[in-house]
Amino acid sequence: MNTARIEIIQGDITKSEVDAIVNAANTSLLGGGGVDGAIHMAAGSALLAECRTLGGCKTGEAKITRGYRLPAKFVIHTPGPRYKDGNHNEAELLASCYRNCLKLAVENHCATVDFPSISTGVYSFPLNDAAKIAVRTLAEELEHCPNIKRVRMVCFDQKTMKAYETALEALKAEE
Ligand code: AR6
Repeated sequence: MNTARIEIIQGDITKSEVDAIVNAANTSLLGGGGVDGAIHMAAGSALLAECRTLGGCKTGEAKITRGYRLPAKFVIHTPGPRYKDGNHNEAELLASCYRNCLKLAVENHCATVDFPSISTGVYSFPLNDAAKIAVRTLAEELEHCPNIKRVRMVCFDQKTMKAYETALEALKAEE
């Protein structure tokens, strides 16, 4: 477990000056609402053009593109699970999003990575559970990613930030 390189901030991920930002996408990778819409809007139509070449992406997996007009060099697109009742592998699929995004970040020599709160908007994953899964998975994976200097959860609103702060504090208390 390694929580020291995880930070929680409130903000707009389209403004992040980092090596890679993560997009909470859908399996088409062709854009949508929420953070996905904001990222496509800020990056410009060249992002959609590259996404069209990727052939979509399965839930829990991830694909990488350039960042185009964004300050971030890369965008890592991952479709999170749609929350049904908790009995459809939602937790494992969500953890797998965080793991696969970090893996792509490492493969592409990214040292700084910013994540949004995957699946807790349109996809209705219960916020506190999603926050626990996110920070635990990141902390476990960072053990094996010495070249990643910093991972931030960029929370759009106060309630989301509180949930991630609480989850991270609980994890630090375990260490
Ligand atoms: N920066 C950071 N976080 C943001 C931003 C932003 N600019 N905009 C919204 N959020 P959602 P999901 C937060 O719904 O639940 C799309 O249509 C938002 O407040 O964007 O994974 C896709 O195409 C929330 O906390 O993603 C898919 O169809 C978090 O980002 C579907 O929605 C995630 O909310 C994916 O749903």
